[in-house]
Amino acid sequence: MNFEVDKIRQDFPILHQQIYNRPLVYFDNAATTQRPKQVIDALNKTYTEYYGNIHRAAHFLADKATEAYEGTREKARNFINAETREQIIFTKGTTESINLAAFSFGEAFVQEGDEIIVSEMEHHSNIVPWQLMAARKGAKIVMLPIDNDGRLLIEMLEQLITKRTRLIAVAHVSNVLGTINPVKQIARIARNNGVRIFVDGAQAAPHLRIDVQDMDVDFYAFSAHKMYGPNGVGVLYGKTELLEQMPPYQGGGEMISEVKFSGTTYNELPYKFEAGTPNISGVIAFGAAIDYLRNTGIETVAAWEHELLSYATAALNQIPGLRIYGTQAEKSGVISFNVEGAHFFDLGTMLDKFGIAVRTGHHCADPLMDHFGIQGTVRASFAFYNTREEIDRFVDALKKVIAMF
Ligand code: 7TS
Repeated sequence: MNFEVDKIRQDFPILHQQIYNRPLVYFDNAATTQRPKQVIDALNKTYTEYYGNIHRAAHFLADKATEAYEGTREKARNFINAETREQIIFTKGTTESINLAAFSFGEAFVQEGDEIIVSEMEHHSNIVPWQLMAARKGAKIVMLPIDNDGRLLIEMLEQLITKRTRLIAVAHVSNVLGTINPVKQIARIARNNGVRIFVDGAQAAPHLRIDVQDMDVDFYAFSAHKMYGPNGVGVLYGKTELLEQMPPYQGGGEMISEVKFSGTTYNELPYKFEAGTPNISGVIAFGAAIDYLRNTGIETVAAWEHELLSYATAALNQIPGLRIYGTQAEKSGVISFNVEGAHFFDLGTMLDKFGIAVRTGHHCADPLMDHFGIQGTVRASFAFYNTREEIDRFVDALKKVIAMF
């Protein structure tokens, strides 16, 4: 495909450096992406031109900051095609979004003996908050398993759903396998059975077009730092009728309507769930990241990353003793693998000496590691600023490293 990756790379200052005298190859994008200068400039501009505390502003700077902060809410709404801005709650990241949803949904809708279905491929942050809530409410977690290609066994879902099932928690895209889950289909099954669905979109939002109305999901969460934006910012989308029935997650300023020692009333959506001074500059700069992604074109991004994935997969499959985990067809640009006779940690450390940044370990997905009977993997994950030449360098370095074992 015709994609001007060199032009894109000009926007990312951090990519142009040598690590141990070799050009940096950044393949740890599933952990966090790098930022274009447009996002860095937006942060800088906020602090140099219009920083002030937002809402209830009586002065110019606070007014400007509020406008920019709320401007990002509209951009985020548009980005995932939510119906209204009240459905977009700013958090500090996917993890906080899930904790908020699990706590408040649990308080409103989960009783002793109820069940929550969680998939086997989830990141710990889409398991543990549900476990905490289940422990508090006396509810039970039920696992939806995967097969050895890393495909969710959707056909088991109807059997797992009982009249006590309240919610299904599932990733849109797995951070280890790259599997793209058929969220729309899962949401339909959930809805037909009167069950709610929570989707962890941390690995999907940077790479796929997201349409929460089309998928018809009840909740959707994602992090700005995985989509070229600042860290410490995330979003929880929720359907209005649910958010309205859910109690606040944290108490403090902004989330109240009126505070009396005889009792407090809460603010309207989305402020009910945004206690305290938020990450003002981060949210504003997140707006620049959304603009950047939209201007590049999410379909273009997806297509380029898919080319990189195919190119890298073909090259890695040539290496004897190398096994890739996550081989189903619908996949995003994540490759987890192990090499016979070499420990993933040693592979990662040695690749680093070639200037290549990958991640090693369990990737916060212990149940998934247990499924494959492994302790961890090496993971290379791509972004649209990566190139075929970088993959060549990576594969070449990997072969050299393997030869040392
Ligand atoms: N869900 C998924 C699917 C993730 O991949 C991650 C982070 C999270 C939730 C948590 O997001 P956070 O922004 O709140 O931290 N995943 C990874 C990873 O794969 N390597 O480092 C972080």
